[in-house]
Amino acid sequence: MTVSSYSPADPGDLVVRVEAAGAAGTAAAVERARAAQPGWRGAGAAARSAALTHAAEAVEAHAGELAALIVREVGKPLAEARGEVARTAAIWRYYAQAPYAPSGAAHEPAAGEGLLLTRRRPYGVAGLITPWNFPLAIPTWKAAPALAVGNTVVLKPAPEGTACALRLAELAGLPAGVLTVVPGGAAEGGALVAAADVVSFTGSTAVGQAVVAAATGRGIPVQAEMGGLNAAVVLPDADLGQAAAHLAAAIAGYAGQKCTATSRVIAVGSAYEPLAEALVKALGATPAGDPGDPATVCGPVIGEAALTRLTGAIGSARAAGAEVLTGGARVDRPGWFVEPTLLAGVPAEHPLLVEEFFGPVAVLLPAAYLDEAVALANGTRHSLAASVHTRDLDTALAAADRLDAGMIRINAPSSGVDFHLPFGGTKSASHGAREQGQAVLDFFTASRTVTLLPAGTAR
Ligand code: UN1
Repeated sequence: MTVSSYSPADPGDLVVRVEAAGAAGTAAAVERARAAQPGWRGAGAAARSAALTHAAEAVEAHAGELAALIVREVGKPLAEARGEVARTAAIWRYYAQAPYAPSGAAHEPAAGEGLLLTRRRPYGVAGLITPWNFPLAIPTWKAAPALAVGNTVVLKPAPEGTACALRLAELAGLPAGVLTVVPGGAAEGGALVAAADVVSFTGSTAVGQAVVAAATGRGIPVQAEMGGLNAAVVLPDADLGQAAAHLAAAIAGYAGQKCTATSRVIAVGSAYEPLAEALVKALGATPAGDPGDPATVCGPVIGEAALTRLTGAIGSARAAGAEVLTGGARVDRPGWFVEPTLLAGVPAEHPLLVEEFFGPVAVLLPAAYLDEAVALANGTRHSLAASVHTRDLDTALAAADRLDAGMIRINAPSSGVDFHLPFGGTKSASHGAREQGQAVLDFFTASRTVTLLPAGTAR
């Protein structure tokens, strides 16, 4: 079996074709990683820190090549691809400091003499399953913390991002067995979950739930970051020009292929008409185009199946009475391009308001008051990110308090993350510990408690 990836902007362009690892090859990679783990952990904090710093430097030294590879392999527009490369280097650098952080604490015993110590230790082999939409940043934000605290890593990237993952691991240049990429699909993912000591997944809700069930069945720790059906709430007092620009970026940026993209825009009261007008204009200013052009915001969607799913959903919403305010069609050019699309009048039970679609498509919804907007925003299982657009601090804080999401962004697009803070959602959006920052360093280690009593006394 082979794994191939083709450029979404130019589907005849074969980016990479490699042999799939297979289930047996994946299990063997985990065994090699397990054999390498004591040496990697035992090398000490300074050696691990230096290795992660080297990875950051290698990414920086090849920034142009990596950005071009992201553009070619997954169709991310160049400006965002450059940003992802810079973020990737910053993530390696950030976690390069983690080996020096305290790994536990000293405590007083509840009674008597002695000393209690807590100490966090790595599990062994971290099995990582990553999506194609951030083909360098997501593998890095899982691998770097896992490695920093002394695990070794086996990474199963999405087939569409295979070339990026292989190049990342090659540039990282870690010792043999410390970071291994296993190209493949469901068979390799299943074999990885069946053999790893700790699992971290980002991808679709259906696959994430299967990964969680399999890992939980084995009794190993698992975190999963899945789909978002993210809402933006716009109040009448918002700076509507700024809100429209942020929403356009969150809807059309990278063709909406982020779990943090905005797919529902909820306009409160009198914000509806002026916002609709401003947003139509802003989306019109970000047409789907060549991802290699530094001015492009909305590139292609990842493949033909995605394009068909999106145009089908727009068509069925139309048939159900929805109005297309802008966009709504495939772009007439080679590759998988869909116009940035805004719909109104979509029935509440339509799949566009129930499932994550991963495309440059959003639905505009009216709400009479903030309460109704919050209820609408919270009416989904996929509660990852939300944005609120207002000049009023009380409203912003009230909404931030009541919105059911893991990331709440005031006067900012729903997409975009700070790589050192906890990342994740509520309900079906996430399972287990948060990613990023201290939360993920804790996730990749288990705490043990050590009791020390003075020797030589009878007790
Ligand atoms: C971002 O909004 O910049 O898979 C990051 C995803 C998310 C990452 C979003 N885990 O789209």
